[in-house]
Amino acid sequence: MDYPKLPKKCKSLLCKYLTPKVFDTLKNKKTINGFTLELVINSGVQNIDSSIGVYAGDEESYTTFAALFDPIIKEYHGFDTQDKHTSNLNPDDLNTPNPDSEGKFIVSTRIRVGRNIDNMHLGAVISQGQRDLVESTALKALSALEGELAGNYYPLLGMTKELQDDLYKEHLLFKEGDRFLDAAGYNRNWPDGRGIYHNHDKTFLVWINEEDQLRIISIQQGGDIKEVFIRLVSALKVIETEVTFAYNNHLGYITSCPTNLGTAMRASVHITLPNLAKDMDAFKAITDKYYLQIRGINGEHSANEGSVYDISNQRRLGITEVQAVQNLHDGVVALIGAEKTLAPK
Ligand code: ADP
Ligand code: DAR
Repeated sequence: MDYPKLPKKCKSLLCKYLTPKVFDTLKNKKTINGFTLELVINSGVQNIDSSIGVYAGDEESYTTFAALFDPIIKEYHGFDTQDKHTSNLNPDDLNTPNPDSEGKFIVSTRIRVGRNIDNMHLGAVISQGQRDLVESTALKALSALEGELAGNYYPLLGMTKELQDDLYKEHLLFKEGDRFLDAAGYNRNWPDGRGIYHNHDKTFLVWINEEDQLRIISIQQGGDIKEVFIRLVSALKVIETEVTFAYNNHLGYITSCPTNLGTAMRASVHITLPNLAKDMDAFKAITDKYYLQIRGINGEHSANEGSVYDISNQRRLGITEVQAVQNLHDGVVALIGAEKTLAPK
């Protein structure tokens, strides 16, 4: 493998940290599952507009290719090689009264976590048979869900385009893997082994074999962040008695992309901020202060629609789930306060 051609305009963390020295250190390494440096970096080499540009193929990737992953993890999460990750999923530790009880700003709230089955290849190199095993293992675990969480599974294989489009428009279903995931091998054998489980109210969802093997999601209209968190935690308690997920005390929950390590949690609101939208410097000053990320409302890499934004926690590793959700809540309180101040008198 030769050192990749990375144009000067490339701003990804891959381009920043894959120095010729790091390349020479890693170029002949392989994980026990045969995952190579070439596979780690292919997405970022093919897509020079990547923000990160790397994916892991298994848990061991994070140690085998540490010379590249560690500086990326340090820059994205502020998390060092000797740091330990801790988890806290106790809703009693949240102080998150609904920041928008009158329903004027927050359209909806969603909290998701990524999970991958222990000792199973990640999506970049998983075989079709392993992907089918992930699907059947996940479905067995989900069959233990009762009450509000009980629901049905809808495999993508055989799903009508109409149902797919409807679920996607409702912000419930993932789109086919984007070009970043495609270049990392995530779209192989599409749509085999992929699908969505949802409860009858469509407030609890599980995506199977998207970017991570499971994306476990609680979602509802409005801003009752705590209620969304409680539903997610209740589901995790059941699911995690049925299946063991990849986790270690340094990196927390193991995920395909290093940005999702640790809690693997993204807690988000879709929120209408027409006045702040006119003052993006003020907007970003608040989101920066609370370590929040601004996205469009139709998924990652999408644009915002009008003045509705997807606001979520940026950091996922080195903070607990409670801290990530508290960050979101406190940041949303500040955003709503600023929005009210900027509103015409
Ligand atoms: P993730 O990695 O969390 O899945 P994406 O930005 O790709 O992030 O979002 C996935 C889907 O979830 C998209 O359809 C998006 O519209 C939807 N979504 C994310 N946050 C919310 C929210 N707070 N309310 C409603 N839908 C949401
Ligand atoms: N394509 C990757 C996305 C990085 C973070 N988002 C994830 N993992 N969905 C990039 O480098 O832009």
